[in-house]
Amino acid sequence: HTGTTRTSEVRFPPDFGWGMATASYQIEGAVAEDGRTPSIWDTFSRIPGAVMNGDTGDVACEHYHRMPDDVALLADLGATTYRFSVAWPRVRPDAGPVNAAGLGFYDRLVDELLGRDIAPWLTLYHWDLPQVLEDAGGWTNRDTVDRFVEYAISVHEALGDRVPTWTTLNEPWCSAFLGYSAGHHAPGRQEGAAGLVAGHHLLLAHGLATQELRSRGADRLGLSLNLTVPDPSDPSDPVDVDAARRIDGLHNRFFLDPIFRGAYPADVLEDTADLTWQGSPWYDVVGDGDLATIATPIDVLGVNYYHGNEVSGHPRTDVVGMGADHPDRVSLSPFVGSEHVTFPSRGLPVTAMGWEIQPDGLHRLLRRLHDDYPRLPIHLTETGAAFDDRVGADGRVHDPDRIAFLDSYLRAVHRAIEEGVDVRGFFQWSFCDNFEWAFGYAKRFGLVHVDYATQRRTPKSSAHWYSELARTGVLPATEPPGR
Ligand code: PNW
Repeated sequence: HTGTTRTSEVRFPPDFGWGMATASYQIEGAVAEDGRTPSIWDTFSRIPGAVMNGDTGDVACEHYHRMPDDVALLADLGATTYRFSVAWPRVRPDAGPVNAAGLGFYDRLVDELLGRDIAPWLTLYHWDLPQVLEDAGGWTNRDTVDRFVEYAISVHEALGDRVPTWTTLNEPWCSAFLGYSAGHHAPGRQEGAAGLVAGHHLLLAHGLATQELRSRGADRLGLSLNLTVPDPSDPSDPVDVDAARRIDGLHNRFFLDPIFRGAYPADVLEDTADLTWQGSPWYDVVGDGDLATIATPIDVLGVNYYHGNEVSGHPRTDVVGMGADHPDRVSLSPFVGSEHVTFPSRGLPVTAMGWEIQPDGLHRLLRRLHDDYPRLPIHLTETGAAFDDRVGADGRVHDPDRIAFLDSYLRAVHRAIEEGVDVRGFFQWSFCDNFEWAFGYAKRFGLVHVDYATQRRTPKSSAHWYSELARTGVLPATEPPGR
């Protein structure tokens, strides 16, 4: 164990959900089978320099063909719940009529999970927008909202009887701002205010789909937001404090406030007032009644958290990765209207993504949600870490850094629970190594190692550790090294 402090044993509530998460484009492969047509990630990954090493999701983990074995492995590892996403271009190729063959895959997956007592947790949109919709403007086109709702209904008609939890979107911040402002994710557009417009349409799609699925009997609905914890470099410097407020506004409150308070934050509207879309203020895309739709009540908030950041309003060179930086492509700032903001290093240890390891940020985030927003059940729908994992001479993968990471983040969750925050479960990102978006196969987040040449799966030592945790609900006491 690589922790540096002595910790005591902690026990999670007996009904706490222990899960692992994946997403369709990142693991399935089989991109042209059974009627699937291209998504924006199939297109984007073919742009030279867009994805590290020219990687694509064409084959990925071949999960589409190995699904029953993968579910058996999930069960062996003790998962009590599994978070996966459905590929829109399989279910409605080219956003057209329902494709029974594509839907059939998810039908079998759900049955396979239920047969092994693993509760399915379904995400409708984890970034694989049908390319034909992008050709018509993608998430900047309001018509995409209605197409999403049609798609959501068709998935619910097929699986609504067996899937207890439905989340509409995964991380709309990434879809909107990395996709349409920074250009670091598909569709790779670098159009400033387009991120705000896309963000609004994503939220509207969430609200409308929530209403539709609710009226069809879905009883646990929500979405997953990736939230951050911005700390001003110098809390006594108004420039740094303002920078931290801006990042909190664009990253957190731009999504939380419409959903839970029915309004965009006034300061964000002020910061972005000069940004135009098709010749008008961007805010003109917000129609009458949109905010009420977005504020449709949900039952569970999915929180994805990897790290917070120190934030400065001054030019700095000692910066850490916010995720949106790899050597092959120039990515713009996703923080439209606040492009001057920098993210200085605090000197904390980092993962292979360059992301700071900061468990106390997770504790503070959970407390903040509890204090500032309606207290609905929270589920950690992602946390995890990439490290440079290798199969050793003994055929095993030793990843003590990942165990220490998960131990520390889970202690932060446990502390929040003890303080009264209603956290119901945890999904480790990710079940297996997979296509890590702009980083391709270069970054490994899995509990299970994947050898892409042979598709061999090798549970890492963290997988065995996690499976013991899922069985007992107890994080054992740890000692610093050398004792
Ligand atoms: C999330 N950033 O992605 C996603 O939900 C997962 O699909 C992904 O594999 C995981 O986190 C690890 O990255 C993100 O650039 C990708 O800030 C990039 C960023 C944030 C989240």
